[in-house]
Amino acid sequence: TLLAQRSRNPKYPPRFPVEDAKVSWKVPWPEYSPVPFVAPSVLAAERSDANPNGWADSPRPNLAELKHRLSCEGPLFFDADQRPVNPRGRTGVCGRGMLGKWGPNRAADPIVTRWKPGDKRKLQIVAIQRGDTGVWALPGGMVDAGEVVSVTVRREFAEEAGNMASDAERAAFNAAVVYRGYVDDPRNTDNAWMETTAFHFHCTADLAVQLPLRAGDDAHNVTWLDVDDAEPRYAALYASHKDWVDRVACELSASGLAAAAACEQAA
Ligand code: RP5
Ligand code: MG
Ligand code: MG
Repeated sequence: TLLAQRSRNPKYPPRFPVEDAKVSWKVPWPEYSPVPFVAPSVLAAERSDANPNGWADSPRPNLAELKHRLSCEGPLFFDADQRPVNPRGRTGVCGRGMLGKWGPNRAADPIVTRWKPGDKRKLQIVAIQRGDTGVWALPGGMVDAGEVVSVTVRREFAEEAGNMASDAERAAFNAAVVYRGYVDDPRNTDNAWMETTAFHFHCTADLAVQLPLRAGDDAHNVTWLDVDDAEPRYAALYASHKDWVDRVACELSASGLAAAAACEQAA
């Protein structure tokens, strides 16, 4: 499934085909020849998180930069060209693709839940429709340079999905970390990949009413979405977002999941 996600980015040139058995770097494969790709927008440094100098050009990044680039997945490994190597294996593309940074690209994801009005066993999450792929997703975003992830998650929620006016409103949103690590994002390459911290915020019925949803920034639509495998937008949630929400739903004993399977994985 990792590979299925990675190979489905329409903005990439065709990836060098990698069958499941050859994803792991441990499998020797001398013929492997990933397609080099860097999006023009990244080269033009249109993204605020772009780093056109790249990893190889800054052998001695300062301490703040180093911390930002540490992977949640363990020590980083480098290829013969001194580029960081994707800890989950081959993707069929090398270079930064559409990602601004070599190695881990840090994000934060808010999982905002409420019990569905009128159905107390069914969970809902705030989901946005991504502007880039049209796929429904958590309203997450990139960590800005020097930003603390707990701030990012509130900022991105406010920018993409919410209408929270004040810092006080954002602060009142109490969060718990439910996942930290690699994201199976379709933009990932052999040398650049997404990592995130996912936070869970549960809204009481009162708070949910006071939380007016509004699509903003790179989101086309926003909605309270049923956490239900029978809901196609939920079943096809972006990247690995469904894995983390399923886990939250299991912990809250919500109905609507292919429950046994999801809860077993969570255990
Ligand atoms: C995903 O991309 C993360 O889980 C997060 O939801 C998102 C961040 O990237 P942008 O929304 O800023 O494109 O990998
Ligand atoms: Mg954003
Ligand atoms: Mg986003």
